[in-house]
Amino acid sequence: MATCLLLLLTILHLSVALVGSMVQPRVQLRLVLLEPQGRDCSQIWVDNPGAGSSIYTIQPEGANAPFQSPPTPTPGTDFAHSEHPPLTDEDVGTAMFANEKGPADQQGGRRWTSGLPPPSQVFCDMREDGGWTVIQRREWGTEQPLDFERCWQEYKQGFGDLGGDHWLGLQHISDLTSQPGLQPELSVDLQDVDNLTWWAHYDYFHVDKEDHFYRLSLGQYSGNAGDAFRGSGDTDTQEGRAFSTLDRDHDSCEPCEDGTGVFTSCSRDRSGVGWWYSNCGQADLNKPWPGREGDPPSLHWATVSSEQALRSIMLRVRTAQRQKA
Ligand SMILES: [Ca+2]
Repeated sequence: MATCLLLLLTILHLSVALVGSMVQPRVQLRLVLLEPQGRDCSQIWVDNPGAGSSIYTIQPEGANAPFQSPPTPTPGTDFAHSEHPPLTDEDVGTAMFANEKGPADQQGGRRWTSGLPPPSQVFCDMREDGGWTVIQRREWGTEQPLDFERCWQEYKQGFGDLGGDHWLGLQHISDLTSQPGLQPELSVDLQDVDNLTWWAHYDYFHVDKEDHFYRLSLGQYSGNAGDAFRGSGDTDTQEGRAFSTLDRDHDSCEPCEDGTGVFTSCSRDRSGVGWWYSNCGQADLNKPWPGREGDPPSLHWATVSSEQALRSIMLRVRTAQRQKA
């Protein structure tokens, strides 16, 4: 009896093995990598010790518009997102997908019509002092420097390559700095061509909503780069100023005058880029890179005492629970 039972079990085992080898699995298992997510990079840093600097998905609390992942475009197909109206060919930037390598107009490559980074993603600069959400980054000397001469809608939505030069977008910056109960700080990081580093820290940084034209509010300054946002006097300060672009003039030049003439728009008549201009002020971190020879660094951050031109610029935001009074 025991022999018969053993034989039966052996036959059953062989049958199962045989059938198992003949039947294709009906369910394909997919390996899904779950990246840390949070309201911003500061929370991801707190919740995930050891998380490195990279691109992460965030969802700021209280954001008016949800940070939605865009549809995956097919190769050669322009990106179309409901929040991002199609632009003309002239508006097409040189932006790339964060994970794509090579120029945007490369054969078969993917491109965003409006040069936007995915709205749900940011670059997190993870440091010992916390997780910082990068809102602007520029490096001099890249093969295809990102063009910052863009209209209001593009500055609102953001443009560029999250892994390189980019502007996160005023709406995202406003959402990031408007989270209830959180204290947002700003760090301005500058590096000159001699690799000397300069920084300006503001213990509060807020960008208002669009109906206030993304007005800038700043806390107390500390650092070694000087407080170029506030400049040298009341008429210079960009604190409290609305954002201006080529097509939206909210600066305080009505008109302004310099050594070369009279003008009414810092963006349209002088820099060509978007910024929180006063008349026009001493910070201008989106302005095109100067030529190298003999150009002072003051074109971008006039209070920095470096005698060499800047080679890299980064603006980043950290949030923390607001201290109760
Ligand atoms: Ca004006």
